[in-house]
Amino acid sequence: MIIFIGRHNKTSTFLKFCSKKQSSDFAKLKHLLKAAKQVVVLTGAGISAESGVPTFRGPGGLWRKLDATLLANPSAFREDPGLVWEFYHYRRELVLKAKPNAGHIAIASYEARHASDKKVTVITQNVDGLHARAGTRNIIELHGNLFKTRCTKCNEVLVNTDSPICAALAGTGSPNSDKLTSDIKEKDLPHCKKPDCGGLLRPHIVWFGEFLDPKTLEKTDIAISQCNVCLVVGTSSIVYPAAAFPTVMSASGSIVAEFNIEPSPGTPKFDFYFQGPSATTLPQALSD
Ligand code: BJW
Ligand code: ZN
Repeated sequence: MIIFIGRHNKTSTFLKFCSKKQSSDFAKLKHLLKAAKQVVVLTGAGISAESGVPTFRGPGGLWRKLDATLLANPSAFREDPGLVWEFYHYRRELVLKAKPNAGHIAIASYEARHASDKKVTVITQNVDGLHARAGTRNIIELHGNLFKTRCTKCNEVLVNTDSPICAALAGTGSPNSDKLTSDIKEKDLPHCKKPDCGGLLRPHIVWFGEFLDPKTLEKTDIAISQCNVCLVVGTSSIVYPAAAFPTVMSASGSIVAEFNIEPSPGTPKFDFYFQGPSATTLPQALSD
């Protein structure tokens, strides 16, 4: 059975298949994508796994036996900024060597091919910048970016791709070391270059317990409220607020399709589930 659901305005109606049964049928998803005017792709660490970037909660997710919650938080930075910078230095260097994979490229190519008939918005939890390097233009980075710094004193945000970001971090950050404190002195870490400031720089990343940028959330709200079809790719859907987005979209009538190697907490509710590595399944879903 087919029903019509009105979204945004009376002229932009959208087809939704009424059946609640979950599907893994690429042809059926392609059919729905064809009619969609607004497509959201919500991505997590899994999309970059095949680029060699470890996920947070899978193999390789621990850095020196510490999980992200212990390092990606403001009090860890206050206690030992050198250790937190070593963690980020390691990941910056790893990502600088990584390349976007077929999943990132399929999304970028889909956006470019449909520039005249759809708005595609990539909402990513990732901080690796691989969507932009694949050519995606309309990106919302929810949790910041590894290659941006923010001054802890004047709050200035700057792009910084230096490798290493400062001399003291060169050769540090190995994930295999047992050291859980850093020998690097705070004065040797990256500092603001404004003559009247000189504050300690931190990665421009949203850490646990910190609020997401209100402007970023505003753009996200608009994209999710207008979405017809949402692809949820490679996220465990346990970190909020992003974990709630697919449920919000589904409840307001969007088609939601998940791409993951294993089911996530939201999987049973979604319209589609494509099991497998997203570098394989996304090109299948997004080809014409
Ligand atoms: C593949 C694959 C392949 C593998 N192909 N798939 C409401 C309820 C409860 C708690 C909270 C709540 N609201 C806020 C909170 C607190 C907290 C939170 O959510 N905690 C949870 C752990 C419960 N949230 C926050 O603190 C957020 N702030 C906030 O909401 O402020 C207001 C507030 C504060 C406090 C209380 C209440 C309100 C900020 C969250 C910032 C998240 N930051 C991190 C670290 C960034 C640092 C960094 O990168 O260095 O962001 S956490 C980490 O998790 C990172 C990720 O973006 C994020 C999500 O992880 P993701 O992407 O899902 O990765 P994984 O590893 O979990 O999953 C990978 C998936 O890929 C798996 O499913 C695999 O199966 C799959 N996969 N290979 C396809 N080849
Ligand atoms: Zn400053």
